Amino acid sequence: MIEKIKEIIENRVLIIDGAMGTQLQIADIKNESWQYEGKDLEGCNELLNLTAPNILEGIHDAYAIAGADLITTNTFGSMPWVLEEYGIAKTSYELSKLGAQLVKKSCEKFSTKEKPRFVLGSIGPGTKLPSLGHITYDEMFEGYKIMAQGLVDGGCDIFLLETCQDPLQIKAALHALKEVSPQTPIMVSVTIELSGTMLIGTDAMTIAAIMAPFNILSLGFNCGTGPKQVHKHVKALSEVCRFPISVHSNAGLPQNRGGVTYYPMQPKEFTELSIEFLEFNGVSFLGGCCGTTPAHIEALAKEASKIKPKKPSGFLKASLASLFNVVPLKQDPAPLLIGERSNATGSKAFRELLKANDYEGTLSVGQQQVRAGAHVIDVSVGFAGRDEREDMNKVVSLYSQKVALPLMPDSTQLPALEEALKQIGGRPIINSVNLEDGEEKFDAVCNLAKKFGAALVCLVIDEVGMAKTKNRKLEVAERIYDLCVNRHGFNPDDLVFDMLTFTIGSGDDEYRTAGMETLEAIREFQLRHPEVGTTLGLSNISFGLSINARIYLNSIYLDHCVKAGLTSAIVNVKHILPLNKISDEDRKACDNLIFNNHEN
Ligand code: HCS
Repeated sequence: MIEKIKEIIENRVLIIDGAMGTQLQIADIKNESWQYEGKDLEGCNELLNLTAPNILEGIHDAYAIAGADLITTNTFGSMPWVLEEYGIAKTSYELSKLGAQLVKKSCEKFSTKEKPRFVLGSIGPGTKLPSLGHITYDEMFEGYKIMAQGLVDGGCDIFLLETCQDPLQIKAALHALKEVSPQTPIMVSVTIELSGTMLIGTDAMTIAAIMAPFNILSLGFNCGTGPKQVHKHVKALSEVCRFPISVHSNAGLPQNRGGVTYYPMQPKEFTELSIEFLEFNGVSFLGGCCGTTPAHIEALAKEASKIKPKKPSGFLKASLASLFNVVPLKQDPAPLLIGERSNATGSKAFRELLKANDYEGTLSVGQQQVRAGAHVIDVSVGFAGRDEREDMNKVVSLYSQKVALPLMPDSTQLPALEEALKQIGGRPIINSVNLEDGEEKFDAVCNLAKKFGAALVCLVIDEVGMAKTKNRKLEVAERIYDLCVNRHGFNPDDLVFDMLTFTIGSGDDEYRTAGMETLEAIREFQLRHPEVGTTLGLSNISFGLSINARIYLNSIYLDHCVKAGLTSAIVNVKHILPLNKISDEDRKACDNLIFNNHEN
């Protein structure tokens, strides 16, 4: 199916139909059509698939006659948690299936060889936002699976996730849809409010960064405002989005007329403004949302048929994202600074807050790092005697809502990592994958990262142990690179290799050359694979020294590493000094340690 759709949009715009909800508001629906098991459920539009199929058929047929290629099912709210508001969660599968069957009937009636019609399964968000904790990822995932199964069994050709308000909702839905029907293409359409972002605060560029790793047919906008207001967001999306773009706006900005919502835009103006989107590369699907009618779609289909869509050409460098911001994995100037203080083993203050179950308090540790200039926040909550999964859930959900930077969930435990990923609406980076426990666990972490669209830190540890010399580091890094790229299909840009460093501050003979081994491994690996990133838990280099000595040594070692090609570092951001703040004498002392220029 996906190939067929892609082939069509090479040549012409595909037309999505118009509104359903506002059409039902003006339809002649009998009182008895709102009755179910003795209850009056007026307002539950999806019930009409069962009780008033003729009304739905009429609307679907009218849109098909008007020229729509993709006819949307009346299933916007047929998820169990939405139907539960009417006490009929159990009908989710049935109403979804009936909804798809009704559209299929219209499609069969009006399809021709030149103009096939497709069943577009509408999947809304409901009114609960998982990023705000109104509903869990798991509840959404389970609910969407039931609904998706109904849609597929009823003959759905393409899923349409529409009116999305929260990227975490999109992820829960994508995972459910892929599990139920991996071959059915998925269109994702988000709603941008007048504020310029989705309800949760995500703008066009950020949603493009979050969606980039996923396998979707298209990304776009619907509802919220009108074609005038969405214009600049379509332009912004077109510049960064690698997918075809869909736009189905409302018939103008909704107005309140005597308590009734009114959509003022007539078909002619709606069409003129919608057609302007075709100037932007990638725009390949046009249609209507609330307030549009078959007359809007007829005018739009006629004009759109005269224009060939432009191919998508958007580009975005490999990036991480919070709900609110995009952060490229490679900063210019390097390095990307990853704050290390939200760490139960590395920070006593953070640990004490966790032990006291003061999750709000742990948030302040994250926010201090934002103020200190971090680009990403590492979150590591594992600590003996505590439930890591539970702590990950609590800390990461708060950070995800309230820290404006991307997150790096950090754990050796798969369930804790997975729990973190289920709380993150943005695009995270996992810390980390390694080969210490063999390839089975390695594969499991990679699968998790792929599923949630996360980037990945690759740590140079294998079954033998931590790689200490340059050659061992390179050997393990090459093996991990090969597995990630060739077995798991990672884009090398999304991989960040942690070359590991050991303390040179202890005076221990074994580690005297540790700084140099790591430095040279970074240099060589970045030369061999310029597209990947590298990172380092910088503080290890100075373990055992006084706090001042640590600050100097860390800052100077970081400078050497960056010159060797290091692209990021996991650091206490407050403790990184600019070189001009370090005297020549201190600098020399640090260099002697790093380069092992000992007098003995
Ligand atoms: N397909 C839905 C979208 C609502 S935002 C409808 O009612 O037209």
